[in-house]
Amino acid sequence: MDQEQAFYDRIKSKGVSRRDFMKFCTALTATMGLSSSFVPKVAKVFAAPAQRPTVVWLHFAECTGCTESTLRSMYPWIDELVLEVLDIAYHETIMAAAGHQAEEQLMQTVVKHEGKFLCVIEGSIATKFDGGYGKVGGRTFLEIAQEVCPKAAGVICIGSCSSFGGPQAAAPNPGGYKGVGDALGIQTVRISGCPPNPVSFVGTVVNYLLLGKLPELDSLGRPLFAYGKTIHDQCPRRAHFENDEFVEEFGSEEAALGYCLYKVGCRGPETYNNCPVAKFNDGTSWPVEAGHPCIGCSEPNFWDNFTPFYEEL
Ligand code: FSX
Ligand code: SF4
Ligand code: F3S
Repeated sequence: MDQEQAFYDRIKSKGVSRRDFMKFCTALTATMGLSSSFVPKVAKVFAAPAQRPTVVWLHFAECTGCTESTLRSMYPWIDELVLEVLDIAYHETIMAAAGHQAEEQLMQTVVKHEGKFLCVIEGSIATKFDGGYGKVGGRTFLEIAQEVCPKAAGVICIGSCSSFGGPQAAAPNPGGYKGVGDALGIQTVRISGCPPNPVSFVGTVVNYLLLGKLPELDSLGRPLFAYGKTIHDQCPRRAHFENDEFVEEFGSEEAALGYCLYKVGCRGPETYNNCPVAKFNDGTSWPVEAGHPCIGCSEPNFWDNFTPFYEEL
């Protein structure tokens, strides 16, 4: 049976129709900023992958919300797609190996696929006290990252923690937490957000597989297709902002009318992300649609720069 047909049979057995899958590919292609003529090519990346890059997925200081949002909630089957196109050799949340066996697997993968594997990282790295604030298997995050990252073909930081430090790096930051790029002095792709939208990660990987390169980045290392515009510029409440129609109190009549959340602390004007378009949970909603101000979770140092969250800046 040909590879593509076998793929469609496999997803069908999991309750996913070809139509659902094509709908996903159409949405993903649009999110990536590609024309609709790319939809069949994007579908092929999943259905008949020419290559399955080996991935080492590391977890440092974080809440695992990034893995949860990527592998679980958006489409119940997105994990299948991610696992179809990526050969994930090490991932603490989903792998069967444990303890020393897992650590051995990590080192063997890094040596065997040196210069070819992709390293995906969640979580920030403690840099003070020789990295003593965070360890896995007796080794510091810093040691592990210093050993693994230089051997990777590319480092993709998923989430604001690995990208910019995240909540762990908030003042007073006794452990000296930093994002991976800053802790190691290296260039990384930054899929920021706490958590980021899964399509931003999947789109980055598909871009790599389809076009043979990582997507174009902004000056902070974020893929432009997902972080090229502010929340404010894509927000469906924008007309209310322009008309001076603001929510001043949660639970008020203005809140029920869906007025602009700027005066209750919305950081949409300063925040670059695709939430209004990509939304979360299979396109169900996103913070502002649900009546909550954007807290700027995809921006560097959002915790220090944007608190107190519910006050106008
Ligand atoms: Fe950070 Fe991700 Fe926020 Fe959590 O792994 S970006 S704390 S959603 O989980 O790193
Ligand atoms: Fe801008 Fe926020 Fe108002 Fe939307 S709710 S228009 S993002 S300030
Ligand atoms: Fe984060 Fe704002 Fe989107 S808080 S999830 S960037 S709406």
